[in-house]
Amino acid sequence: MVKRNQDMAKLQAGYLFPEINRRKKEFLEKNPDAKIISLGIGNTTKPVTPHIDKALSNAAAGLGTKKGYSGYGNEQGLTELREKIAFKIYNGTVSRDEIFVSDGAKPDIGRLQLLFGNDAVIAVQDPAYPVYIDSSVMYGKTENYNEKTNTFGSIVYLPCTPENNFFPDLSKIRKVDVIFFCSPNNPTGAVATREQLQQLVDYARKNKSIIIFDAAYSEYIQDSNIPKSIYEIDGAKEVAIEVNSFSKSVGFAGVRLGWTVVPNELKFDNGIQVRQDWDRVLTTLFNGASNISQKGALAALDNRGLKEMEETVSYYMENAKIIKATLQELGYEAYGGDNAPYIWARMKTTKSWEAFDQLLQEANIITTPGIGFGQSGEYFLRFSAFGHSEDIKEAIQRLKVHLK
Ligand code: PL4
Repeated sequence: MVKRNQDMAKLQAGYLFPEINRRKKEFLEKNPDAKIISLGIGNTTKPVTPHIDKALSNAAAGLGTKKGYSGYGNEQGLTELREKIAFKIYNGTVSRDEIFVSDGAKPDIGRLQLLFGNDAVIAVQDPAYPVYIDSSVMYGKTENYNEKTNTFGSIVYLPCTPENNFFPDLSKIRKVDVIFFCSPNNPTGAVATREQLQQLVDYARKNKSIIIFDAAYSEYIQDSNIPKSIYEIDGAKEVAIEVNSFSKSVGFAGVRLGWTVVPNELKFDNGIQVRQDWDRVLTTLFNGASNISQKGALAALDNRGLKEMEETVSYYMENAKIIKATLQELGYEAYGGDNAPYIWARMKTTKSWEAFDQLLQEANIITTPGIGFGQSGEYFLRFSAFGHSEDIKEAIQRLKVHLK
Protein backbone atom coordinates (compact mmCIF):
# COMPACT_ATOMS: atom_id res chain seq x y z
CA MET A 1 0.00 0.00 0.00
CA VAL A 2 1.15 3.55 -0.72
CA LYS A 3 1.80 5.83 2.24
CA ARG A 4 -0.66 8.70 2.55
CA ASN A 5 0.61 12.24 1.93
CA GLN A 6 1.10 13.35 5.53
CA ASP A 7 0.25 16.94 4.65
CA MET A 8 -3.27 15.79 3.73
CA ALA A 9 -3.53 14.11 7.12
CA LYS A 10 -2.73 17.45 8.78
CA LEU A 11 -5.89 19.12 7.44
CA GLN A 12 -8.06 19.91 10.45
CA ALA A 13 -11.49 19.00 9.05
CA GLY A 14 -13.44 18.53 5.82
CA TYR A 15 -13.66 21.50 3.47
CA LEU A 16 -16.32 23.92 4.73
CA PHE A 17 -18.66 24.13 1.76
CA PRO A 18 -19.23 20.39 1.21
CA GLU A 19 -20.05 20.17 4.94
CA ILE A 20 -22.81 22.76 4.47
CA ASN A 21 -24.19 20.77 1.53
CA ARG A 22 -24.02 17.59 3.59
CA ARG A 23 -26.13 19.15 6.37
CA LYS A 24 -28.59 20.51 3.81
CA LYS A 25 -28.96 17.08 2.23
CA GLU A 26 -29.46 15.41 5.60
CA PHE A 27 -32.13 17.99 6.50
CA LEU A 28 -33.95 17.48 3.16
CA GLU A 29 -33.95 13.70 3.61
CA LYS A 30 -35.87 14.21 6.85
CA ASN A 31 -37.98 17.14 5.53
CA PRO A 32 -38.48 16.49 1.81
CA ASP A 33 -41.17 19.19 1.45
CA ALA A 34 -39.13 22.00 3.00
CA LYS A 35 -38.52 24.95 0.68
CA ILE A 36 -34.94 25.81 1.48
CA ILE A 37 -33.55 29.24 0.65
CA SER A 38 -29.79 29.45 0.37
CA LEU A 39 -27.95 32.47 1.71
CA GLY A 40 -25.02 30.11 2.21
CA ILE A 41 -22.40 29.32 -0.39
CA GLY A 42 -21.57 32.37 -2.49
CA ASN A 43 -22.92 30.85 -5.67
CA THR A 44 -24.34 33.05 -8.40
CA THR A 45 -27.98 32.52 -9.44
CA LYS A 46 -28.77 35.29 -11.95
CA PRO A 47 -28.66 34.14 -15.58
CA VAL A 48 -25.77 35.35 -17.73
CA THR A 49 -26.82 38.65 -19.36
CA PRO A 50 -27.74 38.68 -23.10
CA HIS A 51 -24.68 40.26 -24.72
CA ILE A 52 -22.22 38.07 -22.82
CA ASP A 53 -24.38 34.98 -23.27
CA LYS A 54 -24.46 35.58 -27.03
CA ALA A 55 -20.66 35.72 -27.16
CA LEU A 56 -20.49 32.39 -25.31
CA SER A 57 -23.07 30.82 -27.65
CA ASN A 58 -21.30 32.14 -30.75
CA ALA A 59 -17.98 30.80 -29.54
CA ALA A 60 -19.52 27.38 -28.84
CA ALA A 61 -21.26 27.31 -32.24
CA GLY A 62 -18.06 28.45 -33.96
CA LEU A 63 -16.24 25.38 -32.67
CA GLY A 64 -18.42 23.34 -35.02
CA THR A 65 -17.00 25.16 -38.04
CA LYS A 66 -13.61 25.05 -39.71
CA LYS A 67 -13.22 28.80 -39.36
CA GLY A 68 -14.30 29.05 -35.72
CA TYR A 69 -12.52 25.97 -34.41
CA SER A 70 -9.54 26.31 -32.10
CA GLY A 71 -7.64 23.69 -30.13
CA TYR A 72 -5.11 24.35 -27.38
CA GLY A 73 -4.46 28.03 -26.84
CA ASN A 74 -1.63 29.82 -25.07
CA GLU A 75 -1.41 28.78 -21.42
CA GLN A 76 -1.29 32.49 -20.50
CA GLY A 77 -4.59 33.25 -22.28
CA LEU A 78 -5.71 35.02 -25.45
CA THR A 79 -3.48 38.02 -26.14
CA GLU A 80 -6.54 40.13 -26.94
CA LEU A 81 -8.12 39.27 -23.58
CA ARG A 82 -4.93 39.96 -21.62
CA GLU A 83 -4.74 43.33 -23.31
CA LYS A 84 -8.38 44.10 -22.62
CA ILE A 85 -8.03 43.22 -18.93
CA ALA A 86 -4.93 45.46 -18.75
CA PHE A 87 -6.82 48.42 -20.17
CA LYS A 88 -10.39 47.98 -18.98
CA ILE A 89 -9.67 46.78 -15.45
CA TYR A 90 -6.26 48.33 -14.73
CA ASN A 91 -6.33 51.42 -17.00
CA GLY A 92 -3.02 50.32 -18.46
CA THR A 93 -1.20 50.43 -15.10
CA VAL A 94 -0.30 46.78 -15.60
CA SER A 95 0.84 45.42 -18.93
CA ARG A 96 -0.63 42.62 -21.00
CA ASP A 97 2.37 40.37 -20.29
CA GLU A 98 1.83 40.63 -16.53
CA ILE A 99 -1.69 39.18 -16.83
CA PHE A 100 -2.26 35.42 -16.85
CA VAL A 101 -5.78 34.27 -17.73
CA SER A 102 -6.96 31.28 -15.71
CA ASP A 103 -9.89 28.99 -15.00
CA GLY A 104 -10.69 30.98 -11.84
CA ALA A 105 -9.26 32.55 -8.71
CA LYS A 106 -9.47 29.39 -6.57
CA PRO A 107 -7.39 27.17 -8.87
CA ASP A 108 -4.81 29.95 -9.15
CA ILE A 109 -4.65 30.35 -5.35
CA GLY A 110 -3.81 26.64 -5.17
CA ARG A 111 -1.21 26.81 -7.93
CA LEU A 112 0.43 29.93 -6.47
CA GLN A 113 1.50 27.84 -3.49
CA LEU A 114 4.02 26.16 -5.79
CA LEU A 115 6.01 29.39 -5.99
CA PHE A 116 7.03 29.28 -2.35
CA GLY A 117 9.21 26.86 -0.44
CA ASN A 118 7.98 24.57 2.31
CA ASP A 119 9.59 26.78 4.93
CA ALA A 120 7.71 29.93 3.86
CA VAL A 121 5.71 31.51 6.68
CA ILE A 122 2.18 32.37 5.58
CA ALA A 123 -0.14 34.99 7.09
CA VAL A 124 -3.90 34.94 6.65
CA GLN A 125 -6.70 37.15 7.81
CA ASP A 126 -8.85 35.50 10.47
CA PRO A 127 -11.61 34.89 9.39
CA ALA A 128 -10.65 34.04 5.80
CA TYR A 129 -11.75 32.15 2.69
CA PRO A 130 -10.67 28.61 3.73
CA VAL A 131 -8.72 27.90 0.55
CA TYR A 132 -5.73 30.00 1.70
CA ILE A 133 -5.13 27.87 4.80
CA ASP A 134 -6.19 24.50 3.44
CA SER A 135 -4.01 24.84 0.35
CA SER A 136 -1.10 26.01 2.53
CA VAL A 137 -1.46 22.90 4.71
CA MET A 138 -1.65 20.66 1.63
CA TYR A 139 1.65 22.18 0.54
CA GLY A 140 3.36 21.38 3.82
CA LYS A 141 2.62 24.35 6.06
CA THR A 142 1.77 23.53 9.68
CA GLU A 143 -0.94 25.09 11.79
CA ASN A 144 -0.20 23.53 15.13
CA TYR A 145 1.85 24.67 18.04
CA ASN A 146 5.27 23.02 18.03
CA GLU A 147 6.55 22.44 21.56
CA LYS A 148 10.10 21.65 20.45
CA THR A 149 10.60 24.91 18.58
CA ASN A 150 8.08 26.93 20.58
CA THR A 151 6.51 28.22 17.38
CA PHE A 152 3.01 28.16 16.02
CA GLY A 153 4.07 26.48 12.81
CA SER A 154 4.15 28.34 9.56
CA ILE A 155 0.70 29.93 9.51
CA VAL A 156 0.19 33.27 11.24
CA TYR A 157 -3.36 34.44 11.88
CA LEU A 158 -4.25 38.11 11.61
CA PRO A 159 -7.52 38.63 13.50
CA CYS A 160 -9.84 40.96 11.59
CA THR A 161 -12.86 41.67 13.76
CA PRO A 162 -15.27 44.54 14.46
CA GLU A 163 -12.97 45.44 17.37
CA ASN A 164 -10.07 46.36 15.03
CA ASN A 165 -12.28 47.55 12.19
CA PHE A 166 -11.41 44.36 10.27
CA PHE A 167 -7.79 45.41 9.74
CA PRO A 168 -4.82 43.91 11.64
CA ASP A 169 -2.27 45.93 13.57
CA LEU A 170 0.67 45.22 11.28
CA SER A 171 3.19 46.78 13.67
CA LYS A 172 2.67 43.74 15.93
CA ILE A 173 3.10 41.09 13.24
CA ARG A 174 6.35 39.16 13.03
CA LYS A 175 8.08 38.87 9.67
CA VAL A 176 6.13 36.61 7.34
CA ASP A 177 6.89 35.56 3.77
CA VAL A 178 3.48 35.46 2.14
CA ILE A 179 0.34 37.36 3.15
CA PHE A 180 -3.07 36.40 1.79
CA PHE A 181 -5.28 39.47 1.85
CA CYS A 182 -8.82 39.71 0.52
CA SER A 183 -10.71 42.97 -0.09
CA PRO A 184 -13.68 43.22 -0.44
CA ASN A 185 -13.44 40.54 2.13
CA ASN A 186 -14.98 37.14 2.17
CA PRO A 187 -16.52 36.49 4.69
CA THR A 188 -16.75 39.81 6.58
CA GLY A 189 -17.72 42.05 3.65
CA ALA A 190 -15.20 44.61 4.95
CA VAL A 191 -13.17 46.69 2.50
CA ALA A 192 -9.68 48.02 3.15
CA THR A 193 -9.14 51.75 2.71
CA ARG A 194 -6.32 53.26 0.65
CA GLU A 195 -4.43 54.09 3.88
CA GLN A 196 -4.79 50.54 5.20
CA LEU A 197 -3.61 49.03 1.93
CA GLN A 198 -0.65 51.42 1.94
CA GLN A 199 0.23 50.08 5.42
CA LEU A 200 0.03 46.53 4.06
CA VAL A 201 2.28 47.32 1.10
CA ASP A 202 4.74 49.17 3.36
CA TYR A 203 4.86 46.16 5.69
CA ALA A 204 5.57 43.85 2.74
CA ARG A 205 8.30 46.12 1.39
CA LYS A 206 9.95 46.39 4.80
CA ASN A 207 9.79 42.64 5.50
CA LYS A 208 10.41 41.51 1.91
CA SER A 209 7.11 39.64 1.90
CA ILE A 210 4.79 38.88 -0.99
CA ILE A 211 1.10 39.82 -0.79
CA ILE A 212 -1.43 37.63 -2.58
CA PHE A 213 -4.28 40.07 -3.00
CA ASP A 214 -7.61 38.38 -3.66
CA ALA A 215 -9.79 40.89 -5.50
CA ALA A 216 -12.50 38.42 -6.55
CA TYR A 217 -15.22 40.87 -5.40
CA SER A 218 -13.62 44.11 -6.64
CA GLU A 219 -16.56 44.95 -8.91
CA TYR A 220 -18.80 45.11 -5.83
CA ILE A 221 -17.02 48.20 -4.52
CA GLN A 222 -19.47 51.10 -4.62
CA ASP A 223 -17.39 53.69 -2.76
CA SER A 224 -15.07 55.42 -5.25
CA ASN A 225 -12.50 56.10 -2.49
CA ILE A 226 -11.89 52.38 -1.92
CA PRO A 227 -9.18 50.86 -4.16
CA LYS A 228 -10.39 48.08 -6.45
CA SER A 229 -6.87 46.82 -7.04
CA ILE A 230 -3.74 46.62 -4.89
CA TYR A 231 -1.86 48.25 -7.78
CA GLU A 232 -3.59 51.54 -6.96
CA ILE A 233 -1.18 51.64 -4.00
CA ASP A 234 2.35 53.07 -4.31
CA GLY A 235 5.02 50.38 -4.39
CA ALA A 236 2.54 47.48 -4.74
CA LYS A 237 4.02 46.19 -7.98
CA GLU A 238 7.23 45.28 -6.13
CA VAL A 239 5.42 43.15 -3.56
CA ALA A 240 2.00 41.99 -4.73
CA ILE A 241 0.34 39.36 -6.87
CA GLU A 242 -3.37 39.93 -7.55
CA VAL A 243 -5.96 37.25 -8.29
CA ASN A 244 -9.35 38.06 -9.73
CA SER A 245 -12.33 36.37 -11.30
CA PHE A 246 -15.32 36.72 -13.62
CA SER A 247 -17.34 34.38 -11.36
CA LYS A 248 -19.11 37.01 -9.31
CA SER A 249 -19.07 40.01 -11.67
CA VAL A 250 -20.75 38.34 -14.66
CA GLY A 251 -21.93 35.02 -13.21
CA PHE A 252 -19.12 32.83 -14.60
CA ALA A 253 -18.96 30.71 -11.42
CA GLY A 254 -19.76 27.68 -13.56
CA VAL A 255 -18.39 28.96 -16.87
CA ARG A 256 -14.97 29.38 -15.15
CA LEU A 257 -12.66 32.30 -15.90
CA GLY A 258 -10.30 34.42 -13.86
CA TRP A 259 -6.85 35.92 -14.02
CA THR A 260 -3.73 36.55 -11.98
CA VAL A 261 -1.40 39.54 -12.26
CA VAL A 262 2.29 38.95 -11.57
CA PRO A 263 4.16 42.23 -12.09
CA ASN A 264 7.58 42.34 -13.75
CA GLU A 265 8.98 44.21 -10.72
CA LEU A 266 8.16 41.36 -8.30
CA LYS A 267 11.31 39.34 -7.57
CA PHE A 268 12.51 36.58 -5.26
CA ASP A 269 15.42 37.29 -2.90
CA ASN A 270 17.87 35.99 -5.54
CA GLY A 271 16.63 38.54 -8.10
CA ILE A 272 14.69 36.03 -10.24
CA GLN A 273 11.36 37.37 -11.46
CA VAL A 274 8.38 35.68 -9.80
CA ARG A 275 6.62 36.09 -13.14
CA GLN A 276 9.15 33.76 -14.76
CA ASP A 277 8.38 30.93 -12.32
CA TRP A 278 4.62 31.55 -12.58
CA ASP A 279 4.89 31.20 -16.35
CA ARG A 280 6.77 27.92 -15.81
CA VAL A 281 4.09 26.64 -13.40
CA LEU A 282 1.31 27.46 -15.84
CA THR A 283 2.97 26.08 -18.95
CA THR A 284 3.64 22.84 -17.08
CA LEU A 285 0.44 22.33 -15.07
CA PHE A 286 -2.23 24.26 -16.95
CA ASN A 287 -3.40 24.06 -20.55
CA GLY A 288 -5.07 27.45 -20.74
CA ALA A 289 -8.59 28.61 -19.93
CA SER A 290 -11.54 27.46 -22.02
CA ASN A 291 -11.65 29.20 -25.39
CA ILE A 292 -15.43 29.64 -25.04
CA SER A 293 -15.09 31.31 -21.61
CA GLN A 294 -12.42 33.64 -22.93
CA LYS A 295 -14.71 34.81 -25.74
CA GLY A 296 -17.38 35.47 -23.11
CA ALA A 297 -14.90 37.49 -21.05
CA LEU A 298 -13.96 39.58 -24.10
CA ALA A 299 -17.64 40.47 -24.48
CA ALA A 300 -17.90 41.20 -20.73
CA LEU A 301 -15.20 43.83 -21.09
CA ASP A 302 -16.61 45.74 -24.03
CA ASN A 303 -18.96 48.67 -23.39
CA ARG A 304 -22.17 46.65 -23.48
CA GLY A 305 -20.65 43.90 -21.39
CA LEU A 306 -19.42 46.33 -18.75
CA LYS A 307 -22.91 47.81 -18.52
CA GLU A 308 -24.37 44.34 -18.05
CA MET A 309 -21.71 43.66 -15.40
CA GLU A 310 -22.93 46.73 -13.52
CA GLU A 311 -26.52 45.47 -13.71
CA THR A 312 -25.51 42.07 -12.32
CA VAL A 313 -23.61 43.65 -9.45
CA SER A 314 -26.50 46.06 -8.65
CA TYR A 315 -28.95 43.16 -8.57
CA TYR A 316 -26.99 41.33 -5.88
CA MET A 317 -26.14 44.54 -4.02
CA GLU A 318 -29.85 45.32 -3.69
CA ASN A 319 -30.22 41.91 -2.03
CA ALA A 320 -27.28 42.71 0.25
CA LYS A 321 -28.85 46.00 1.28
CA ILE A 322 -32.13 44.45 2.39
CA ILE A 323 -30.50 41.52 4.19
CA LYS A 324 -28.29 43.89 6.18
CA ALA A 325 -31.14 46.29 7.00
CA THR A 326 -33.33 43.39 8.20
CA LEU A 327 -30.63 41.97 10.46
CA GLN A 328 -29.98 45.38 11.95
CA GLU A 329 -33.73 46.00 12.46
CA LEU A 330 -33.86 42.70 14.33
CA GLY A 331 -31.17 43.97 16.68
CA TYR A 332 -28.15 42.11 15.29
CA GLU A 333 -24.73 43.63 14.71
CA ALA A 334 -24.29 43.33 10.93
CA TYR A 335 -21.24 44.29 8.90
CA GLY A 336 -20.31 44.34 5.20
CA GLY A 337 -22.97 44.43 2.50
CA ASP A 338 -22.13 47.99 1.35
CA ASN A 339 -19.19 47.20 -0.94
CA ALA A 340 -19.44 43.42 -0.89
CA PRO A 341 -22.08 40.74 -1.47
CA TYR A 342 -21.69 39.30 2.05
CA ILE A 343 -23.18 40.34 5.37
CA TRP A 344 -21.37 39.27 8.52
CA ALA A 345 -23.68 39.14 11.52
CA ARG A 346 -22.93 38.44 15.16
CA MET A 347 -25.39 35.90 16.55
CA LYS A 348 -25.19 37.37 20.05
CA THR A 349 -24.40 34.45 22.42
CA THR A 350 -25.17 31.60 20.00
CA LYS A 351 -22.21 29.72 18.51
CA SER A 352 -22.09 29.73 14.74
CA TRP A 353 -22.84 26.06 13.92
CA GLU A 354 -25.67 26.19 16.45
CA ALA A 355 -27.08 29.35 14.82
CA PHE A 356 -26.67 27.70 11.39
CA ASP A 357 -28.63 24.61 12.50
CA GLN A 358 -31.29 26.72 14.19
CA LEU A 359 -31.95 28.78 11.04
CA LEU A 360 -31.95 25.65 8.90
CA GLN A 361 -34.40 23.78 11.15
CA GLU A 362 -36.72 26.66 11.95
CA ALA A 363 -36.60 28.99 8.94
CA ASN A 364 -35.27 26.55 6.31
CA ILE A 365 -32.56 29.07 5.49
CA ILE A 366 -28.98 28.08 4.77
CA THR A 367 -26.20 30.42 5.89
CA THR A 368 -22.47 29.87 6.40
CA PRO A 369 -21.19 29.48 9.98
CA GLY A 370 -18.50 32.00 10.79
CA ILE A 371 -16.31 29.47 12.61
CA GLY A 372 -15.79 27.74 9.24
CA PHE A 373 -13.66 30.74 8.25
CA GLY A 374 -11.48 30.72 11.37
CA GLN A 375 -11.54 31.13 15.16
CA SER A 376 -12.44 34.82 14.95
CA GLY A 377 -15.59 33.82 13.09
CA GLU A 378 -17.16 32.10 16.12
CA TYR A 379 -20.58 33.54 17.03
CA PHE A 380 -20.96 34.94 13.48
CA LEU A 381 -22.98 33.86 10.45
CA ARG A 382 -22.25 34.91 6.88
CA PHE A 383 -25.28 35.76 4.74
CA SER A 384 -24.69 35.66 0.98
CA ALA A 385 -26.56 38.06 -1.32
CA PHE A 386 -26.23 35.77 -4.37
CA GLY A 387 -29.88 34.73 -4.52
CA HIS A 388 -32.90 35.48 -6.67
CA SER A 389 -34.45 38.67 -5.33
CA GLU A 390 -37.84 36.99 -4.76
CA ASP A 391 -36.10 34.34 -2.60
CA ILE A 392 -34.27 37.01 -0.65
CA LYS A 393 -37.58 38.78 0.05
CA GLU A 394 -39.10 35.51 1.26
CA ALA A 395 -36.00 34.80 3.37
CA ILE A 396 -36.35 38.17 5.03
CA GLN A 397 -39.94 37.44 6.04
CA ARG A 398 -38.77 34.18 7.57
CA LEU A 399 -35.89 35.88 9.40
CA LYS A 400 -38.37 38.33 10.90
CA VAL A 401 -40.36 35.42 12.33
CA HIS A 402 -37.53 33.14 13.44
CA LEU A 403 -34.59 35.39 14.26
CA LYS A 404 -35.65 37.29 17.32
C1 PL4 B 1 -17.67 27.60 -3.02
C2 PL4 B 1 -12.34 35.31 -1.84
C3 PL4 B 1 -17.46 31.43 -2.54
N1 PL4 B 1 -16.87 25.75 -4.31
O1 PL4 B 1 -14.84 31.07 -8.81
P1 PL4 B 1 -13.40 31.44 -8.59
O2 PL4 B 1 -12.53 30.22 -8.49
O3 PL4 B 1 -12.89 32.42 -9.58
O4 PL4 B 1 -13.32 32.22 -7.19
C4 PL4 B 1 -13.45 31.54 -5.95
C5 PL4 B 1 -13.22 32.50 -4.85
C6 PL4 B 1 -12.00 33.13 -4.78
N2 PL4 B 1 -11.75 34.04 -3.82
C7 PL4 B 1 -12.67 34.32 -2.90
C8 PL4 B 1 -13.90 33.68 -2.92
O5 PL4 B 1 -14.81 33.98 -1.97
C9 PL4 B 1 -14.19 32.74 -3.91
C10 PL4 B 1 -15.50 32.03 -3.94
N3 PL4 B 1 -16.05 31.78 -2.66
C11 PL4 B 1 -17.82 31.42 -1.08
O6 PL4 B 1 -19.00 31.14 -0.76
O7 PL4 B 1 -16.99 31.71 -0.21
C12 PL4 B 1 -17.75 30.11 -3.19
C13 PL4 B 1 -17.33 28.92 -2.39
C14 PL4 B 1 -16.66 27.15 -3.99
C15 PL4 B 1 -15.26 27.35 -3.40
O8 PL4 B 1 -14.80 26.54 -2.63
O9 PL4 B 1 -14.63 28.35 -3.77
